[in-house]
Amino acid sequence: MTLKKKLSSASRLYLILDKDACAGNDLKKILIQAIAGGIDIVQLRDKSSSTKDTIRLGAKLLEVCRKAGIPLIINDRLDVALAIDADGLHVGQDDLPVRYARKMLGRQKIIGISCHSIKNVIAAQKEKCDYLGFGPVFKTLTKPWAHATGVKALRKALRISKKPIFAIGGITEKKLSAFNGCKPLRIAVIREICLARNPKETTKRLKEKIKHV
Ligand code: TZP
Ligand code: MG
Repeated sequence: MTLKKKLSSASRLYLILDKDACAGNDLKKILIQAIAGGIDIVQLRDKSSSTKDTIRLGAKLLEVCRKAGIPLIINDRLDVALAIDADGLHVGQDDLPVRYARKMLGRQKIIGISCHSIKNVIAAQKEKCDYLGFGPVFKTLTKPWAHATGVKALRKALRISKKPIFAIGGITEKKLSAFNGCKPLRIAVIREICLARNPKETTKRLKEKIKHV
């Protein structure tokens, strides 16, 4: 199965390895544990390192992901994604527009876009992106300034989107029950796995619980 097909059908749990939010924890170690726990897709989000260091880190993580058959997406940095031949790029509303990203990356790569409103979700349907991130659904310390969309807006987004949507923002194991009726539920997390005492077990439990929401 191609990585793109896998993304649209089976991917439910998305780990974002955020260099700054990980508080000095080793991203490669977290990744290896998350893979052992059954993570479906991974993103490197590095907003503070030099380009050279992000490339070095990305290449190291990509090697692990390739062996496991898991896609590695790069946040924001088209140059880094191209340099290491990552599996895709994730852009925000004010980043490189999807049409330019697609032009540079070609048809095979995965492109995701962050959406914060129903208006964003509607607009993303016409773009050549493969998935949407929607949120922050809950208030989160990772983006303390961002307004929370709430679960009701997520339900609406899921109803109108033909593309897979990953809910994001403040999602924890305990909060999963709030997603009742959000089908199919896909989630993306940073802190819940990156700061977990045991990233493997947390990943495993999240994966199992998502199925029963
Ligand atoms: N986009 C919307 S919320 C968010 C991003 C990148 C941060 C999610 O982090 P966490 O720690 O899972 O709340
Ligand atoms: Mg961005």
